Amino acid sequence: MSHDLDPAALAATAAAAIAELTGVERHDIALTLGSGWGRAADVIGETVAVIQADQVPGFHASGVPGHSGTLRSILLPNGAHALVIGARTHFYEGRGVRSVVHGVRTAAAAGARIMILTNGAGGVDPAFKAGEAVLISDHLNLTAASPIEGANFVDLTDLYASRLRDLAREASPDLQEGVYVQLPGPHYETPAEVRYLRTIGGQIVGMSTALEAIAARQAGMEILGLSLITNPAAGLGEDPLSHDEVIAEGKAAEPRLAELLRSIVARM
Ligand code: 8IG
Repeated sequence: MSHDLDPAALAATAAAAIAELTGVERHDIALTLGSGWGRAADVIGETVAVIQADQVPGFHASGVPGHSGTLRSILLPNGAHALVIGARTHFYEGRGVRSVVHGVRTAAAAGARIMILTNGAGGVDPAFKAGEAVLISDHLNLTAASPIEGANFVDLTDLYASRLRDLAREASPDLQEGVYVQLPGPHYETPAEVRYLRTIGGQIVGMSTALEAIAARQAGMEILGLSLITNPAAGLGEDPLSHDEVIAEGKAAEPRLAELLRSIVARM
């Protein structure tokens, strides 16, 4: 069984399966499209192949409504190949951190040097309104977990590459940026926890991305992180939080986010 392989070997096996199933030997950049970001796959280039995630070793069909469960190979206008990972495994699914970062490691094994991580998230900083895209400048990993195994002391300075953030601001000059907090979930925060997150410097809160960014850095990739604010974090808005609200905000923002990602990727 491929799942008995170590993480690097499993990622290499998955990358070989992707090359075989897509007919694309090497991918140059990879994107994980979270809530609200899925439409980008339709506009950044020409789709060459779509494969079901569960055909690729180590991937699982998505358990979360609003997440696609496919891998897609896209030919960009500049001739580069993009791999869209529509099958994110979240920490709260309980499959372990190896599963959470398998997509990122597979993208690296497939050749990708740039990892674009997107998500839907709550706004902790009241300056960030629902429906806005925010660049991730840095993160607080509050999962109490790491994707790194053994005594590998990986540097996380400039984790969300300033080079790529500059590129993103060229595409969209008024993009704001903020510090992303990853919590384990799947429950949302209490209002007291949101006040705590603000106190320690968090501006955006979600349940993905930080662990993936760490694994991407370990793999030597450059990382760009983008959040769609789908809701004010608990206690900051009028209403209780709901996944339906998240999906609805994501749907409304999709065309705008797709165009944003298209114009960012076109500069890479
Ligand atoms: I979308 O407010 C989305 N994901 N933890 N808190 C956390 N995750 C989220 C939130 C939120 N909104």
